[in-house]
Amino acid sequence: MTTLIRRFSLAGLACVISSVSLSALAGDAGNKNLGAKIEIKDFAFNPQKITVKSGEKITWINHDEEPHTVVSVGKKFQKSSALDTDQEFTITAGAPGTYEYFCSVHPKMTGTIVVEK
Ligand SMILES: [Cu+2]
Repeated sequence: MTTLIRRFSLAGLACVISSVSLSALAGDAGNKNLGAKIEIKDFAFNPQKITVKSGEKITWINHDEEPHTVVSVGKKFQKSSALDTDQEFTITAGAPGTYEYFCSVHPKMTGTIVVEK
């Protein structure tokens, strides 16, 4: 009877461990493959503020009919060219910190990236 209980609880423990490590792996793969997406739509960056990890990719995609740009305040990261409809621009998040950016065609369009370690 004792042996039976012990075997049962060991099997239960193994099951918990494997499901935890599987979900951790899936999370890592998700970050590397997708990164963060920012949609440009109706003359706004959406989401307007994002938080990413250093090393993560950030991609903007323009879903307006107007060209837009992504320009860092203080030139802290590479600026985009004018993005046409459905065109994308990707950077890799660098050192931790807060990065403000705007569209040089429409300077009232602004966004913020917070990079964490
Ligand atoms: Cu714009």
